[in-house]
Amino acid sequence: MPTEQTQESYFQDKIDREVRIEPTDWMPDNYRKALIRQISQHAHSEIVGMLPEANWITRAPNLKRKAALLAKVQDEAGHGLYLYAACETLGITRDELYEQLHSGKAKYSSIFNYPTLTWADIGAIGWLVDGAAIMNQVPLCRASYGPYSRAMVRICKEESFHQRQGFDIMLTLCRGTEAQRGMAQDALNRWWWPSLMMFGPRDDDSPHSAQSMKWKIKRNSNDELRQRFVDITTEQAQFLGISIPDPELALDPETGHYRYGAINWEEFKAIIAGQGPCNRQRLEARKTAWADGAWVREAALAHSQKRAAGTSAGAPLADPSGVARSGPTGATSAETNLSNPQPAPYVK
Ligand code: FAQ
Repeated sequence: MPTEQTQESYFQDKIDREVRIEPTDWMPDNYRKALIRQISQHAHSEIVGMLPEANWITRAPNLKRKAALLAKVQDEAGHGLYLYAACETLGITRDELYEQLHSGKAKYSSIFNYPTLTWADIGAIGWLVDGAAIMNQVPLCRASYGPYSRAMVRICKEESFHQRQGFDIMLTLCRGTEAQRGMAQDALNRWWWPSLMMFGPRDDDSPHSAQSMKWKIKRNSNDELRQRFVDITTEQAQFLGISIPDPELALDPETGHYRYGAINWEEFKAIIAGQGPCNRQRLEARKTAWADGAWVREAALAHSQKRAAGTSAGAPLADPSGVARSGPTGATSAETNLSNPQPAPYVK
């Protein structure tokens, strides 16, 4: 019987040789815990991240923008689902994960606690927030845990489209009227510093980085990725013709990197402690969605129990009470019945 120490050194050796760890492989308990923490935080970020943008779907300026925004927000729901599924392979249930989000035990990204005040914010989120997300997530495609790294490959492909749609919105605004350029500049002013905070605390203040890098969950440090983001985004802002709100931002000719000013870490700490402008609103929205979805979970469970009992083969999914029931959108079954030739009434 191998000792715990032998198992650990065999495990680390696999990691060092770039062999992926799979759900049924032996792993140290702390590796499992570190993954549950990071993957669940990531999953929660995706689904909470749907809220600030979904707020603008009904107000998108034209059909093309609306279709792209709808697709983007749906992609984020999908990313949440891949990540929850990857997390469940570590021996935690979906219900437990949601419970941790709803109780405030689990974090989600600081960035989603800021409000989206104008249409330009949708451009800034795609350009900056998805841009930062890609910078952080491309290395995660090589994370040592198989289910996480495979989920990240697909997520990154979709994130690139998100970043481009955001940049395209910014470009349109920057080439538009003075008022539109003003909106783009205002959005950049408000989203720049929070985007830099997305990468997490400075390396010398990041308790998890060293172990996470040894286990190859993380491949790059927080500061390293933040610097790459500043270097790339600064030149994109120059192309757009808008200014990054940092008087200290300057190219260092010796290193070839842009130096940037001090990040307000007090603001970051307050946000992750639940004191940001929208923390309460975001959590309330998730809790309400969970409560409103109870009837769907009950119906799915009842249906699967019926199927398991072998009584439902071919049976229609009818409400046994015969009473039209209101779904989460408030639409009755008559409004959502696909065989009904009448279009559903437009509800604002
Ligand atoms: N917000 O020791 P470290 C997206 C916490 S997805 C809140 O450096 P680590 C897609 C950290 O959890 C965005 N908390 O931690 C999208 C820890 O607290 P704990 C999310 C943060 O794990 C786009 C403590 O601080 N992406 O945007 C943040 O080594 C547009 C100490 O930190 C991911 O989750 C923060 N920004 O490094 C959706 C990527 N930063 O757990 C919609 C995966 C740090 O001890 C629209 N995650 N903390 O209580 C990671 O890469 C890492 O977990 C880091 C943090 C880099 C986020």
